[in-house]
Amino acid sequence: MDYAVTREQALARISAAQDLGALEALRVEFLGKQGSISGLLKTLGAMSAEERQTTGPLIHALREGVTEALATRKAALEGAALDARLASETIDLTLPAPAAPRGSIHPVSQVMDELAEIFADMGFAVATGPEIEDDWHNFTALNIPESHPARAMHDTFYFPDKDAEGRDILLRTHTSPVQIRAMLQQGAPIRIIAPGRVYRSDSDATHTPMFHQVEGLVIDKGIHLGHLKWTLETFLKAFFERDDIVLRLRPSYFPFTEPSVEVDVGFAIVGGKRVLGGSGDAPGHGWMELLGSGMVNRKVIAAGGLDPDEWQGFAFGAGIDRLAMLKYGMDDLRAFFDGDVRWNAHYGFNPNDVPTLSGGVGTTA
Ligand code: 2NL
Repeated sequence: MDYAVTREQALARISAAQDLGALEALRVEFLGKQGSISGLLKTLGAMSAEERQTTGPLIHALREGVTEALATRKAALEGAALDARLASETIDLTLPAPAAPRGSIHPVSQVMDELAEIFADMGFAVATGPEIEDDWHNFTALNIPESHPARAMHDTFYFPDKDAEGRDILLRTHTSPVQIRAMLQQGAPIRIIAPGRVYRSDSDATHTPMFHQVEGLVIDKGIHLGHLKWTLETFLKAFFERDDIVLRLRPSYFPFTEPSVEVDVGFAIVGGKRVLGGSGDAPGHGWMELLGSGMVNRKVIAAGGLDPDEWQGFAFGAGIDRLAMLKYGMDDLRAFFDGDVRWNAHYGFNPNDVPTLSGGVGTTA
């Protein structure tokens, strides 16, 4: 038998194998249990010692040559398969990046974030509560009498049913009930702001049936009007980013505060527009009403489960939509809630413009 010829034939077939399956079939044909070369190895046992000495190395060499050729061809086929895959799976990193996500932060959300940031610096937490309230938390606890006009059907949205305690259910008309709940749940001392949606049956050019309000409440020992004035002055200076904001406190009346104080801010007329800052008494200046506030009525402190001889406090309320319009120069309240994407794109804020005291609470739109 001419092992050299057998070897040449085997190597030729191996190098001609076109895929890994064909190569495996050849391995089985030559080296498998029933393979031709395995068969040759078995013949060694029946040979004489001399014959085995000449033939043995030839058969072993044949097996080694075929084994090596199989491995070489296998590596070549696998390399080619990998090259083909890499060629088909390339990513063109020179393509332009996909369009950045569109959308913007609504001015109301932006102002709410600014309020949270400014008041956090003064130690206030943000409190929230249900928009569907009962008339006790919304009116009674706030010393608003049964006969008060705000309770009338034509001013407040009532639900047709009563709750389990027989109370009228309504859409909250201010965020004060959030603060009543805070007093009842966490006790004193308290420093919170309560921003959120409120509802009144009112709709014209300057009123929408849903709008946004922020209220603030401080309850502690020995709180007086001085604390109220300092807090509102510090807030307004930070919010409008002007040191020349001047406040004017006017006596007023709210059932939930006693005494009650209306807060005006001085403005100047610059280029036909009102610009906050400076005394409203100066020539060409005026006063703009911005906040309602006062010392929390003893009856309201008691309704919050606290002893009014031990705890005092101040509270304030302002319209967020109006604060946003004043700061960012919008003149039509109704456009706030139309959902017109052109308005949102124009007046909305970049989501990366997160208000911070260090970076500025009033980055540009
Ligand atoms: C306004 C007036 C105000 C309050 C809200 C308040 C809340 C509690 C107790 C006492 Cl729990 N007062 N809130 C006080 C004074 C005025 O809002 O003009 N809002 C737009």
